[in-house]
Amino acid sequence: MEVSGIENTRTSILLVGLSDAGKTALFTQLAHNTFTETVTSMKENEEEIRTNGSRRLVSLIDVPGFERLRNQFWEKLKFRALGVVYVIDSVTFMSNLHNVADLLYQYLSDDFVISKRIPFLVACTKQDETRAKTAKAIFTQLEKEFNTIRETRLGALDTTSGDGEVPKILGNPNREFSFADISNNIEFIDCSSSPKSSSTEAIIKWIDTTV
Ligand SMILES: Nc1nc2c(ncn2[C@@H]2O[C@H](COP(=O)(O)OP(=O)(O)OP(=O)(O)O)[C@@H](O)[C@H]2O)c(=O)[nH]1
Ligand SMILES: [Mg+2]
Repeated sequence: MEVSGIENTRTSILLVGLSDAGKTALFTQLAHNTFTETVTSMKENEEEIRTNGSRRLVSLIDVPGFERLRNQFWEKLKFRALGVVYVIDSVTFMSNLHNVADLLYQYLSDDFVISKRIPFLVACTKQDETRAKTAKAIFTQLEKEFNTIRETRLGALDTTSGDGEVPKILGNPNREFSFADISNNIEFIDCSSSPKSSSTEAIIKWIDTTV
């Protein structure tokens, strides 16, 4: 059942992702135009921003990625999301592939995310580093990994006794997983918060089209 007035409270853009992904660095770039050395976030950061084209203020919320805090913050803050920026460390991406994919899969199969068709931006950050994988490569790898996650879940469905939660299957189960087959709009972009070569324009542009 819809919580009354919930639409009035959906005025935020959430920055989410694994710990160390680069969320707080992006947050400080977007909110304050600066780069500061960060430590693992233990609570959320929030700031109102007005992007280039948008006529209204939007609050940007940096959600802690620390494993033991992540879910409780997500459950509390997701109801405020107009859009979600899923931040990925493009340098360590391949070695973290399973965890990166698993968390994104969890968010995209969240009932609230699905029911509100909350748009996602996958921000592949740290592109200033030469070892960074591009957003294009990350997109391809994630589609493959989502296939594997789905197969595991479909396998679990076959053996399930009928009680317990039914695992969510994203996309069209009759063909290879494709981000084009999910009902939420999802885009992938390259970005960086590095003071030498910060590039956050694509995020601003996306926020403009989302709010
Ligand atoms: N080279 C480079 N380093 C970055 C960039 N963004 C973040 N970092 C570094 O990556 C590390 C983690 O960044 P944070 O922004 O604190 O990560 P986080 O996602 O907020 O992590 P949690 O708060 O634990 O969830 C820090 O040492 C940053 O300096 C970037 O664009 N380029
Ligand atoms: Mg942080």
